[in-house]
Amino acid sequence: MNKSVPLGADLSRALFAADLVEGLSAAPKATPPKWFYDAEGSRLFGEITRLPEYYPTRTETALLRRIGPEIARAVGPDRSVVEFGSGSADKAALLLAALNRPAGYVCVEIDPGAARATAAEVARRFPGLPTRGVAGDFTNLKAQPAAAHATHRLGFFPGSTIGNFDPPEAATLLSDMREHLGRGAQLLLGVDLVKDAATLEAAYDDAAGVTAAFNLNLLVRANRELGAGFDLDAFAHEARWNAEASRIEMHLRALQPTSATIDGESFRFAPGETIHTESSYKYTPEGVAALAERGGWRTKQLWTDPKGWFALALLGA
Ligand code: AVJ
Repeated sequence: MNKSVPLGADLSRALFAADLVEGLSAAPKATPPKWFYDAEGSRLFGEITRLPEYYPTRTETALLRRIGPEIARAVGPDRSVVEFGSGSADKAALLLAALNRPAGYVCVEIDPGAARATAAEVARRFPGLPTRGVAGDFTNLKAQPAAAHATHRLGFFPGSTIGNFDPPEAATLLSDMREHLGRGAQLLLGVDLVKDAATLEAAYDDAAGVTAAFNLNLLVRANRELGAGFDLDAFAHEARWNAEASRIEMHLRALQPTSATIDGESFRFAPGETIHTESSYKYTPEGVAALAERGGWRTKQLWTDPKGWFALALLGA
């Protein structure tokens, strides 16, 4: 059993255009990171997760593998898993394999191809498990149908995707997830932790240039889907650690005066000006618990890897 619910292509294009127009009209210019993930962006992100410098994926995966039995014990049997923003099926498969009699699997993912592929891959690895891929925006859960009647769901929000949101938005998102998941829900949340600046910056500015390509792909996509006319040679990838805000920032820096046009609106870039394309907030374990509490959750357990680089937190009511 494996169904997918598509988000209309026209609707998606219009939302992309509107977000870029809004973001490029602001000062400083900033665009939402969710638009990185077209098919090519998802592919590049997959490549990022295998880079030597990008520690989060392998650290979280190893942690999940190690604490699987503890998670299963804390979570209980017969839980239906709802994953938010699944890039690949690997972590879901580890979680589902650890759980006691998992009842089902749903992923909510903005890239329709990835939603379909992840649900199909999970269905293949767990024959008989009801699975569903929903092509949708998990930052707009009120527009998503809540799966009928199921209770005691386990939300799964790995990868430190929560780090893409400013802390007040992150708290709201966690609270929306709590509502979406319903009565008796729990949430397994993966969060990247604060560490030395050199390690953090290398993870977002790898030697092979994959993260640079990922960042620039936003402009490639805008050119293809919106005819924006960005000069790709006029922008350079940049990643910096903002210690005060506890976040890695990715920017696209204009190297020369340049312009682009979206839906008839023209945007000028002065030399040196940047588009802030992503924030990736890093937390302390105490910060994770405080964030969870602002989202209306209680931290039942929090695990980290031996180096203290990444945390998985099990949240409950
Ligand atoms: C998928 C949002 C967790 O912030 O580390 C990777 C995205 N950006 N390299 C992250 C990303 C640049 C990633 N998240």
